[in-house]
Amino acid sequence: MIVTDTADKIKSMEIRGAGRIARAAAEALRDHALSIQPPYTAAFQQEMERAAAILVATRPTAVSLPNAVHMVMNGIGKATTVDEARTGVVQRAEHFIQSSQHAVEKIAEFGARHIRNGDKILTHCNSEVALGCIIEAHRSGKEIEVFATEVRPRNQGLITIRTLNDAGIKTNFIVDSAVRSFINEIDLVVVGADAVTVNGAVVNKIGTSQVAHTAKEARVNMIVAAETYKFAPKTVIGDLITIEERPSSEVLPDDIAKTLPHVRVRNPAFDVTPAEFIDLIITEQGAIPPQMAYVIIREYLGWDIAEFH
Ligand code: RUB
Repeated sequence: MIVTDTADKIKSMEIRGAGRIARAAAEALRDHALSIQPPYTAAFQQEMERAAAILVATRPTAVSLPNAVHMVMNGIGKATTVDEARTGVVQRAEHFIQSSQHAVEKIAEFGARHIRNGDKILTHCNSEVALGCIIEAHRSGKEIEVFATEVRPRNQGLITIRTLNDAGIKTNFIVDSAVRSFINEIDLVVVGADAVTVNGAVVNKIGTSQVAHTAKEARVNMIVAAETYKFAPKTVIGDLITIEERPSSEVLPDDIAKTLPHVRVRNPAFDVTPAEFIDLIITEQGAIPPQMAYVIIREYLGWDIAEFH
């Protein structure tokens, strides 16, 4: 079944990165809506809610996932027939996928303008929007050089350097702990986001906050590329972002771990960078200071506080 297939791929990180996860969930809901034949609307809604719950439960941190699912499920609205409900879901899913792709392009265009000719840019993890900005700057003729971290333990930096290499961009590949050694060579840090909270904090791949601290100490600006659907509406009512802790075997093989009974491996996949470490967040609606995250939540995500009750 398409929903469990997609859910398995998200869990195993075959599909990864907050934007791609969100689009994959929207596609899975669309295809599920087209494949089921429930006898009446309430049964359609129930089955779609079951599928939505499976998808949302896959990875807890990237808020793009529940946001996308919420937007698609809103397509059921007040439908009175199964056909109407199905059409609503399919239209919302298509709309989300297209607007997500459009957002990625817009952010690349806006973000590239923050990159100057000759800049050396540091990026951490593998973010399609952050890379979009860098690649667009290169395409527009700016001579740039990138420093990309390895990103232990899953080595997403390898995906990043392949993409940069394919784009013909001069790239340096460094281990995560070498960031401070190179920071004085860097002009700008560009990263993506899994979630942005109402106070402008950015949740992204583990190590991002260390990069941010290092950059601030060296007076290097850090910009975050994040579509509006990465902003977390429920942080307005006090919800916290859950930081996913992944299996210890990603850090230390089980056969070694079992010889070390007093050692507990900790493997949080994400961390939180406070707003004061971030110069700008580039969204498809334009750049905002992180402190303006609330405006994005209210104006562009269309969440009404009443929905939370
Ligand atoms: C990926 C990660 C990325 C954000 C933004 O983590 O932290 O920086 O998801 O990516 P993981 P994008 O590899 O654990 O999914 O800009 O592609 O949405």
